[in-house]
Amino acid sequence: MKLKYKIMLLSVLIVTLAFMAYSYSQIPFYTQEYPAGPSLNTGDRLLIVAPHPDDEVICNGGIIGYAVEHHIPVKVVVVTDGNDTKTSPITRHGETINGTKILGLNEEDVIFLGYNDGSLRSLLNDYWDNKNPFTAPDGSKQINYPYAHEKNASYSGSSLTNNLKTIINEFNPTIIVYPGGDDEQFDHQATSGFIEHATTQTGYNGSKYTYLLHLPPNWPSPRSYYPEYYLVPPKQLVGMENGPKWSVFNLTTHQERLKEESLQAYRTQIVPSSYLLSFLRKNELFAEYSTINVSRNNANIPEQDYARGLQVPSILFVDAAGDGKYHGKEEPWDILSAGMDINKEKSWISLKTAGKPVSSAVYNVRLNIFNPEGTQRVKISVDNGAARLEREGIGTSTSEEIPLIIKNNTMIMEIPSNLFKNNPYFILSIDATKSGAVLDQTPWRVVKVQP
Ligand SMILES: [Ca+2]
Repeated sequence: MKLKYKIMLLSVLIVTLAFMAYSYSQIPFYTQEYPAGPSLNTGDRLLIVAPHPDDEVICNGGIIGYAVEHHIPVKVVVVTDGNDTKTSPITRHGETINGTKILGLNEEDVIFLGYNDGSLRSLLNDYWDNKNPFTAPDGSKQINYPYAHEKNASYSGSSLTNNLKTIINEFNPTIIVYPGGDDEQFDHQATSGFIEHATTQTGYNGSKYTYLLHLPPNWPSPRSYYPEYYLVPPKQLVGMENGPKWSVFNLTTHQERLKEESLQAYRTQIVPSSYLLSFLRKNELFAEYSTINVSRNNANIPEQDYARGLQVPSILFVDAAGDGKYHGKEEPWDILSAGMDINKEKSWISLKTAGKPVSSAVYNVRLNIFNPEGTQRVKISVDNGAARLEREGIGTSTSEEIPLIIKNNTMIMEIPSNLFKNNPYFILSIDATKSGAVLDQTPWRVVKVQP
């Protein structure tokens, strides 16, 4: 061989090797950075909660397959009818039955609640009361889905919560897997809130793991079919104060294959270019959001220090920066953290945003407080420089103006401490809206007031 050819061959070899090394370095390998979980053992009972008919397989097909293989009882709850105007709920029901059958489930293992697709955030925040139900685009105010768990249930937050509580009570799961509150799809974020509500209200003491599906534009990376890759957590949701704790559920080749076959049964949803194929990876990804404790140990801070803006409440949890509707861009209304201090008579709840409060935006702090006498739903709103506290009861509600202190980018609202008498658990979420559209929102978090 002539020297010229030898050099050419060597060059080709070097370029090829360099390319292979580069490609290899780009593959998101599982680096054992995250623990394995959830662990499923004999005696466990797994409840999977899916907002739409396909979420059960996209994010959980592997763990369902594992549970079936190991004779661990599984139930799937599908919350909405999947009526996305393109596909009929009947078709989507059939896809879920066929898809979960491939994973080894029987028809009776899948429970359909039949709420209106796209309505769950409204049910959770605005249509809680059975007597004031949500009106679906077709004019109906109650479930008319033929496969519904509770036929004719009203389109209300309390109906949905009661359905979940009944199912949890009857099936008695040891592990509930449900959408993470950081998911940017509204039905997913609301389903997360409903599960936090139902499990906190009933004192459920099993484990809870969440899954993430919608976090555009850069996650999952890459957003396409790469079954030889691992699914890794989004960078912006790693290492946050009181943030999600990630775990990795590795799949066997058999479980990977079964999940892919099952996903193909959702013919109306899984088109060849779909980013949903990004979830066919070597693992599934789950996160736990721990209960946040708030102590009353700030009683020695003078109350006027808050009123004068000298004292800012301690951080409850941090929200991702650059998330929400205009993902990736820096926006003043981007919620960065929530804070709270409980004093003897007065308490303070705070909300830190990326910029100064925007007068065209409305900021809402929503609290569902679980007292021994019942559940108190509270909304604190900041609108155009004024704060109001609304308490919602069945058929009644009260509204009063409350003190608002603005210190740099933090809004501090003064609320009465008697909301937290008897040291209750409560769930809390904060959102920023503009003309009714959600700009950013935090997950629903579970908080326990310590004595
Ligand atoms: Ca945010």
